[in-house]
Amino acid sequence: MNDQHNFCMLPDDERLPSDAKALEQDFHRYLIHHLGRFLGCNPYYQFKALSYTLRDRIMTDWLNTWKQHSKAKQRRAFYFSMEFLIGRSLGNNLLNMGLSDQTEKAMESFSLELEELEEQEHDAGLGNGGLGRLAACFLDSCATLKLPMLGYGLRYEYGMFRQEIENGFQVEEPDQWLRGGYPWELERSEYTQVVHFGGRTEHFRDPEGHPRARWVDTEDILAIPYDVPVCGYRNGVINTLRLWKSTATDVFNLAEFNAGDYVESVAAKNEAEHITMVLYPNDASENGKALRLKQQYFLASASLQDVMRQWELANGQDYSDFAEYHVFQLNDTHPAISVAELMRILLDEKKLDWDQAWSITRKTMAYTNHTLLPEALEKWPVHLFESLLPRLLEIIYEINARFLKEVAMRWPGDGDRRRRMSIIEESPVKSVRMAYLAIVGSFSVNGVADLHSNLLKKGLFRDFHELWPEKFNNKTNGVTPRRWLAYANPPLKRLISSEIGDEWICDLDRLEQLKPLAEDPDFQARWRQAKQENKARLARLVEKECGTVFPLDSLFDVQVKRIHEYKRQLLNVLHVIHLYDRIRRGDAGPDWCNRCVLFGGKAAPGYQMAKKIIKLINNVAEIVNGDPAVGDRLKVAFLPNYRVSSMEVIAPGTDLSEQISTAGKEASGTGNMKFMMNGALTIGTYDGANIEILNAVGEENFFLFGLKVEEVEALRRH
Ligand code: N85
Repeated sequence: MNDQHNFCMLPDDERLPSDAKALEQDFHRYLIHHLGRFLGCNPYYQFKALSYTLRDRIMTDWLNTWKQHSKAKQRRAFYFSMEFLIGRSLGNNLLNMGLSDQTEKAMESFSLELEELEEQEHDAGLGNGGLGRLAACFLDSCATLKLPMLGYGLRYEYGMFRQEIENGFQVEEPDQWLRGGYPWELERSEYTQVVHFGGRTEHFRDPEGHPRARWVDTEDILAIPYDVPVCGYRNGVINTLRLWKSTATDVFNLAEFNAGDYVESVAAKNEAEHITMVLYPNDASENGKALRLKQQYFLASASLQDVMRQWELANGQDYSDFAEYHVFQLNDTHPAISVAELMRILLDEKKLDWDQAWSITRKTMAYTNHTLLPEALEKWPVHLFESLLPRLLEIIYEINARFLKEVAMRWPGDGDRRRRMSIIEESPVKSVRMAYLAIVGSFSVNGVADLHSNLLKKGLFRDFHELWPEKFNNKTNGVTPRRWLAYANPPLKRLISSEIGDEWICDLDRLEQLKPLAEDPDFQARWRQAKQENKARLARLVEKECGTVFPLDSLFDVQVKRIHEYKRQLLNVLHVIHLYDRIRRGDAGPDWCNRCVLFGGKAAPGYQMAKKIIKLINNVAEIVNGDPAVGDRLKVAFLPNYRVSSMEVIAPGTDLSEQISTAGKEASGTGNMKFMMNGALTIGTYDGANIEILNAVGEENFFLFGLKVEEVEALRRH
């Protein structure tokens, strides 16, 4: 008996009514009868009651989508990612479910403002930056495109830290996003998995005489799945994001309990729960901590076991055509241990032989690289593997031995190349190169913008490209126009739809139809009106959070992203100092354009230089804003705790988007796309997806500056 085979699709009349009256009644019922709160309670509970009301209306489609995916004989994608930077869900789910208007009406009957309720929601900040937000955008787009895709990630108790600014310095505070409960998640403890750590391996021959291995004396930890619905845009599809939480196998280890070690046995539970306790806040730099490797393996193992459990419901132990129905997309090298874990499960548990297991692995794994920065390339010391994942290390060694034979066949006698390409780096510390493991074990390796993918082929992965050119490809990043335009920018959405209808929401190329209106004075006036509304909203946010008043008739010049030297916030603040200097020395003549410069972004807690850049920006802001000689000509602000929900206000209100990384360093960028689709102009370098944006809009619509990659390289060699 199982849920996938014994229930039929739910009929349409199983759907709950979604008119304003029904929403009103359910909201009231949830608030009073479920949450036990009065109408005039803390608005967080109003948000929660409304979220439950909506979630109820997601359920039937969710169950049906699950049912359809599990019975259809089609290839499914599993997006393995340590990060899903979801942000808020209420407003986005309402938009995608087509329930925004009725809900607004229902809330009005209680004199509640929908927007205020939406602002109660805590961002689900389960990611650092671009890589995590990309994963969340892909979830939305796959559901909208009706693609059968399941996201697998970790349910961190503490997401990305909350950034406070004290005396100009960044201070990190824990992000208690689950306090008060997360109304979108659904615990599915019936699908709990067991993940092993430590122990040792034993080698033996099975009854047929085949050499086999088993992993014994392990420390076992439970992985409990929490499902979050991912709504497609008005298409009845609800995909799933499955997040794992770690916990102890037994609340009490009875033996210890009986021996009187009550506290120690409860502490074991604590230890197990550490694995998914906190998101590592490093954007683009690895840190080499054992707990991080545990997180990576925990994600890989729980997710693969879960996929195989589902497969076996329909196919039993027959893995012969498993590869035709599965793709595991590895979001950077963080889940790359999946290559070895899939081999372990197929060899040790499903009893396949090496060639069968390897063939399945190589046909199902695909790897996306997100950065060329050497400090972000993950290498795990072999000694860590030996103690935490001994069986996985054996498998990696075997993969490597077979791979190096292949290299030797192709380039006989080229020992240097074998050393260069080995999955194991011998010195200074013997380590596993996770990117190489991912490449060797995958059928596809992609970069995230045209330039970046070419640099991978020519530089970082050159040897591998020579060996397997067919594996390498490009998938230029994208962002969901649902959240980043239709939801974030209501005035512009209304304007666009009034001219070309609303099909652009799922087919962005249709914005081309606006081209003839570019010179239309009436359209221009309405466009400017929409921009002014959005600027007013952004200015309110800046004033509330920073105390700085941004005059609405000035240019809003914005750089928001993680703080990193390669992104060159420093260059931007030097420009601000230059502008201030011009004002001070009387060089701000009649053609001066009043400008408000906004910065936002988090520094990795251990990245001293990035933290100093934040301090510098705040000090410059204090001087500039406090100088009466400046007046409205220049304002500077650093917005604390930049996150997904801030960007929803920032992108629509921006005139000038700063995309000024050193050429060759920003793999793609995705903020650049969000600003562009909200009608900002870009000042930027020849880097990442800027180049593709530049080609699409034409040089006359892009403020381009700086060196190209080759020029940077030539300069570096000097
Ligand atoms: N890369 C990115 O966000 N990387 C990380 O978050 C990340 C790397 C890493 C290494 C961005 C070790 C531990 C944690 C880590 C690129 O910089 C953007 O250019 N976290 C790109 O647009 C974005 O990925 C999406 O592809």
